[in-house]
Amino acid sequence: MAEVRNNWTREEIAAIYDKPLIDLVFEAAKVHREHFDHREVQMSTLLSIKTGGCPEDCSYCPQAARYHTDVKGTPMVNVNEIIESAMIAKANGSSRFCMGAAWREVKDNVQFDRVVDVVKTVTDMGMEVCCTLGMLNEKQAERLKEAGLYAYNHNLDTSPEYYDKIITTRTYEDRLKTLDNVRNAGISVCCGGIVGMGEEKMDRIGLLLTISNLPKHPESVPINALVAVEGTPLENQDKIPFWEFLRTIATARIVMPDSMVRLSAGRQEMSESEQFLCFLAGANSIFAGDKLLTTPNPEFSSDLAMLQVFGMKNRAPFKEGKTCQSVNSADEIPA
Ligand code: SAM
Ligand code: DTB
Ligand code: SF4
Repeated sequence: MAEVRNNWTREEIAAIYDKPLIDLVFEAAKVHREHFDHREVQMSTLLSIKTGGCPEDCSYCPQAARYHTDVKGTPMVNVNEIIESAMIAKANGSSRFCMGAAWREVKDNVQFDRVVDVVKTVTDMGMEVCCTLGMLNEKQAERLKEAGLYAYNHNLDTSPEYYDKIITTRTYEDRLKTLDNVRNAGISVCCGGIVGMGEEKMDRIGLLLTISNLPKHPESVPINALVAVEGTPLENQDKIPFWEFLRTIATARIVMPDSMVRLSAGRQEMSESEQFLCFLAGANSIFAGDKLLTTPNPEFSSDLAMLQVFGMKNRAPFKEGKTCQSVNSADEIPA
């Protein structure tokens, strides 16, 4: 079985990324089958609980107040609506519910108190709860952990070298510090990045190098394809060839064999055949539901139908690690 390593070199990762694609995907598929039940996909549903008006300058993001996009700043969604969305997500087969807020950082205010309460309620519904709220300090991470928070998403987005071409209002170090706080609080870490922001191949490799050499690999690694949104500085960014995206997924699978690799933003623009290749290359998690945070995503029903065609099924919540028992095709997918 592939060893879990935290001492990868750039050359080693580049050599994996550059393999003939047919061999790269085959190797990733082998690693995937050794470490996971390759027929299982974890489905996570996102809800933007505080949309837009964000003070940061992330060039890809439609929620940054300084860009003129169609996303309007709105107040925080009320608690009952959040709970209702979580119930719908669960009924549709999602095991994880992830709440996103367009904040630079968490502040110790009444809005955070509300998030903490909702985390408790949704956890009690039997779902894995995830949040992505921007930067967190140690105390805030501990508070979320006490409330039952299962995972926290905080992405590094790109390589350290390319980072300041994309964001200037917070540093790579700031992001690493938040990841540390999350890890130290005993919360499962979800950390990945975005492919297709005009970066070089070496930046995709550099992102995977940084993530795979964290003291512990994130339990979940979202790989997003840029959704180029009108009004953002990246609105005219050319779409990256799918094959580079596939290489990124396959390389992530090989260098972080025990992590869930999440086929994240960008699925709406991918064919089912392309998504199939991503699953073959080791992706084992998706965002499900017709909206990501502000942009469209495939409907639950079409994803469930797609998984059924592929002979795959959704993963139960709170299931850890290797799960290679024989599975009865799609038997957990609701009709
Ligand atoms: N404000 C918080 C933060 O930045 O940490 C949480 C929400 S933020 C929208 C979460 C992540 O979504 C970003 O780090 C980025 O990786 C991803 N993301 C945002 N806009 C995207 C886009 N247009 N295309 C692909 N991924 C995107
Ligand atoms: C992640 O890596 N991707 C998700 C989630 N974590 C929070 C967000 C994608 C957002 C895509 C653009 C939007 O819908 O606003
Ligand atoms: Fe704000 Fe997060 Fe968007 Fe950056 S990615 S502008 S921090 S909402």
